[in-house]
Amino acid sequence: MGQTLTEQILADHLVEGELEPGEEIGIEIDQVLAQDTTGTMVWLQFEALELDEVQTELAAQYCDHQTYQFDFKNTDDHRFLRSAAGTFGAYFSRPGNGICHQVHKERFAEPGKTMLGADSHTPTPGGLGELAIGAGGLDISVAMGGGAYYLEMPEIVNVHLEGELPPWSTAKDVILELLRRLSVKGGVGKVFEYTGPGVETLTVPERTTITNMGTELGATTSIFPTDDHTRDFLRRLGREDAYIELGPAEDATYDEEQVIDLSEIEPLVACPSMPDNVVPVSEVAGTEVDQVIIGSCTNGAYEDILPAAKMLEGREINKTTEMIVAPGSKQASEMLARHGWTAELMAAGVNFSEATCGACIGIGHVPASDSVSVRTFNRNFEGRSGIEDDAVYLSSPEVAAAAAIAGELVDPRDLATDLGDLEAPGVELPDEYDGSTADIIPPEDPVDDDLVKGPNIGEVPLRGSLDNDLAGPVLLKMRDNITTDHIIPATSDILMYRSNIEKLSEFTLSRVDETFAERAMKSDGGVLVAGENYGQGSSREHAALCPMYLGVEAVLAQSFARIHRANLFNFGIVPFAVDESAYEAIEQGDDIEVVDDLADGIRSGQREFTIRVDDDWETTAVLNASEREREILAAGGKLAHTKQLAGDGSPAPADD
Ligand code: MIC
Ligand code: SF4
Repeated sequence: MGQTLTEQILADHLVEGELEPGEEIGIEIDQVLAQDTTGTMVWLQFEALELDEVQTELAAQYCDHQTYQFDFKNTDDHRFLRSAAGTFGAYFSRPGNGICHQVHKERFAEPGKTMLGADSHTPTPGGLGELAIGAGGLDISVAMGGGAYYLEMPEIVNVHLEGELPPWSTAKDVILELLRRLSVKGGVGKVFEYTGPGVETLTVPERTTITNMGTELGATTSIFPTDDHTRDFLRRLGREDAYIELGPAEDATYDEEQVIDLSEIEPLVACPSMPDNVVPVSEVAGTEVDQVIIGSCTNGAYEDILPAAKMLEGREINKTTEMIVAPGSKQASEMLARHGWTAELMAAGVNFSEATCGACIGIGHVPASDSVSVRTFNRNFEGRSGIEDDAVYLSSPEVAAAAAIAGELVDPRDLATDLGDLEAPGVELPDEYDGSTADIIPPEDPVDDDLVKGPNIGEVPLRGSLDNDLAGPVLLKMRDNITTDHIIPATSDILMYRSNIEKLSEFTLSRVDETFAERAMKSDGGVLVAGENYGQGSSREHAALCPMYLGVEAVLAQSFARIHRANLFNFGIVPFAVDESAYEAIEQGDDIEVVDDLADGIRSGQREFTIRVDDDWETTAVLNASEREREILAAGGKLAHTKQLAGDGSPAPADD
């Protein structure tokens, strides 16, 4: 039987295990990326592992989240990152050069390669046939040191595309349609592989919008085959040499299938405050809109901004609506300026931001209280825009521009009928992506060759190995779908402490309960309880690192998001699965005790552990873990485990 594209790339990179769903596999990583809020820990951990040189084909360090440098701490992080890239051998993309996924797509993404990135939207280059996976920073450090990356062999979903998108419907609507069908947890443990005749109707930037936002399904990654569009896109980027033809075997079989007839896709929006809260825009038409933002790693490319610019050419935005364009890369900004579109947008009343994540995580352009913001981003988790009780809708650039013109949500097809002279802009690629490379510092020509650590760069905290006793209070009981934005928010006041765990920990779970960090610090250990899909969203390992720092020893949840689950193992926190009845019965404040010998049980492969609650009743908690994950947990985390394994400080090599 022939292989799917995902299986082919995995097989080419396999160093351990078998490609059977649910089995743990180890793969070799060709490329890695880190950004400025995960990268500091990546390099500090690289240093703590006593590694001295990047071993992957390519490593790239971006500065995109804290680009505004509103505090010296952000700038200190950037200095440190530049020095780490120079010292250890990575490309350095300067602050303002753009969002990691957009710049990586432009400069480095290659079909058939594997990539691991310290950011959850790493799967973006899946749109040009790269198998790219988001992970916690420590996994990146190890992979960059030449270690294999381990994951559970995912199930592979065939997303069979038929037909062609009608005018005003976009790639964003395709991924919103999948989110409407499958929900934010529908993709956990799965890779979404796109096939069918509809594929060739989509350009590469459209494909990367889909693969980028596949993350919101909880997916391991998403991938498209390569074809003439891929070759053509690489040619326009000046990198045609990177092209290889890739696709599934004709008789490849999949674990699941979703059929999407592109011709039936209509303009959609995700309503506040979950990316899967999707409806046709016509259902919420008439909702007044105070702010519109076009940008982010999902829809911040040149060819995402161009449709909005064409729609706004010769018009003005509504007087009660503010509109901001935040290009995904400086190359996109530069090209919009060179081709005259910046002036058109400005004349229409649009403000321009530098190329940054910014507003996507509540840094700049925070919406007014009790207002509606329409954004072309990928996440609208409650409070993420920088204000509690926000109302953020996610849409395509076309729907966003239509809202800016009308001052309210409107189906762009209806707006076109009303205005009479509004054409569907379609997708247009530039002949050549010819922006300057001034902001990329290559590893062979570094600026620094020694680490520069300002006062904000802290130490990597470690915990000791697990022992047999685990007992403590339930410090917090939480609902379903708790995001990493709840656990460690990424707003400006907090983001600057990503390299300073002692300080950052003070904000742990503050979105759920402001007293949490103080209570956890005072308590001698304790556990967290949560519903389904705990830790969805970002790859930030700080969402495990800070609870570990505060003494949290276990999380009892109905289910976990993929990257966060891995991060819990990496920092020695036991991720116990409990069933719904146990979840309902356990209360905040209850005393929990693991009756069995914890460390011995973990080491010996025990799956079920008896949990005694309030010295009164008992339930079962399940530890689903591979042998390797058990060793990591028992050692007290991946840093300690990796050092133990190598003896000499370096991670076990990928070709072991
Ligand atoms: C996000 O979109 O949530 C972030 C901010 O890019 C995170 C990374 C981080 O928290 O630093 C992600 O997606 O992993
Ligand atoms: Fe940046 Fe937002 Fe993309 Fe995360 S989702 S990388 S914050 S633009």
